[in-house]
Amino acid sequence: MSTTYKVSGMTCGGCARSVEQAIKAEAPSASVTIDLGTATVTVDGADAAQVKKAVDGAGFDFQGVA
Ligand SMILES: [Cu+2]
Repeated sequence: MSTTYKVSGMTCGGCARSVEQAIKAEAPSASVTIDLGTATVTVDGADAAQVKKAVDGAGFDFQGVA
């Protein structure tokens, strides 16, 4: 089951890649879809705590479930 989270601070494909890699470092089998237009990250295979840790650790701002 996938969950969509609000993440602020992502401005380009490089940011999106950083967030994706950070989430996959926490949960290697996770599937990650990032939409810069809506500032959301949709994740399947990781829990909210893992996503928050990854996003915050990568220097972006995790804002909870979208
Ligand atoms: Cu960027």
